[in-house]
Amino acid sequence: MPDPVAPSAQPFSPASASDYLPGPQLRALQLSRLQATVARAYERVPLFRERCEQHGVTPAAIQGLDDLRHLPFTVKDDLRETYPFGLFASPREEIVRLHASSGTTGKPIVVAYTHDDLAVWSEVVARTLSACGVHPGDTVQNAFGYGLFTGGLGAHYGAERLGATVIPISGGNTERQMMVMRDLGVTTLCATPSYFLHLLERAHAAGLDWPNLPLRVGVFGAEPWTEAMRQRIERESGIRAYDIYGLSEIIGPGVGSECCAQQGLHIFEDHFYPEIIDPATGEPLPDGEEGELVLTTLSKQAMPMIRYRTRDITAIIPEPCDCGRTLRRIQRIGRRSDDMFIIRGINVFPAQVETALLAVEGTLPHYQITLARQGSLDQMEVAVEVTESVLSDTVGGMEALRKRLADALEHVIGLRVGVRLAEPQSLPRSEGKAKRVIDNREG
Ligand code: DLL
Repeated sequence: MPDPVAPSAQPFSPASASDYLPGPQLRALQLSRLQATVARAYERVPLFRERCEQHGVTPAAIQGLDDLRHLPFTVKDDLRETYPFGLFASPREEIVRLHASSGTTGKPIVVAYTHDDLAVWSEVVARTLSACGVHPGDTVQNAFGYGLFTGGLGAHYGAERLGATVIPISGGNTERQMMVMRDLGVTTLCATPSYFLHLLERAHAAGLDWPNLPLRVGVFGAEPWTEAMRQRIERESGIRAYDIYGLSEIIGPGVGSECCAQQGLHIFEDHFYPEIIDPATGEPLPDGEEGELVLTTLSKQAMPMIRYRTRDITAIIPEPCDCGRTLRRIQRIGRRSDDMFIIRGINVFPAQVETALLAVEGTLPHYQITLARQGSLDQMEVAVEVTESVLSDTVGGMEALRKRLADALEHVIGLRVGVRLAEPQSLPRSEGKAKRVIDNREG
């Protein structure tokens, strides 16, 4: 029987979705889709075929899911070097959407979708929202950016597929966001966690009657954030804050999502197959061990991705989830293999800084790390906003807080770094992904 990868026009039903397939059925589905994807890429994508030839493998090597490990990796530079259309596996007339991601350096990458790819995308984002407790009839304020970024349109079509009402407000224009929240009965907000914090702060300052708003669910992703940050958000806003994951190269949002248990993110494994590898050797690691997430698309037509190295660091959680979904989970992504910076020989991740800062009373969840070089010595300064009551404290009180923060950072990083207490609202805010590290070192 043909496998109808693209979901039908039936009404969305979370219960009938593939979230609860028994293990053997899910594995069989994954294998048949994997074989079809590898064959498609081999036939249609010259770069993939060449790599396979160099590795001495053909699609016939894929007899089981474990055989995936024999295939070559795909990396971001492959997309850059074949820019713009080199990895497409569908004729141009079948491609109905392009998105692009600029990245921080160099050439952008372009990603493509057929009609069926868009249908799958809507379906996996509808499943994401459903896992976060959003239902038909909910009103979703979508503050992910619309445009080449996949967040806005991805969340938009998923919310419509679910049967929710979408308000396509995009990111920014915080005054208008507040008006919409107040007047349109918004129950669900989609945004980066950093933009949500900005919105919350502005709403408090503007005297918005926050506790009486019907807002119930926050669907947050597109940037790393810590469990400490979630607790702050939930405590200060009274909503439930869920973590959702995705990347343009694979589809956009809709790759993985937390559920009501908030204990890791389920990967929509019937469409995206996860592996964890040792980033240094490329060898697969067993479940439970932390390493780099590698994803293979199982149904993408326009741009299949085989063993794409995400650079996101996580682990597969082997235990079943309390929610009953059979989809495996990954731990929240606290860091990327390339967001680490080295200061005086010590490896530091922004997430470590965030966790240390937020554990100290009197801080606000806004911070920025600046790296500089004085002579031959690297310097690191962490600026963190603090509450008004801290700022009205005595000089001794402020100095004591500064010392507590420096101690907390030294404890996690192993290095004494500079701490600057900043006034509320003084650090830059972003409408999309927050920029946490400014590196002014040269060379
Ligand atoms: O950020 C897609 C997306 C939109 C995901 C909206 C979730 C919500 P890109 O711009 O291609 O796509 O960036 C992908 O962002 O490799 C991670 O490093 C990071 N990222 C995305 N979600 C999370 C998350 C979108 N929940 C890159 N936690 C990924 C940590 C995340 N990092």
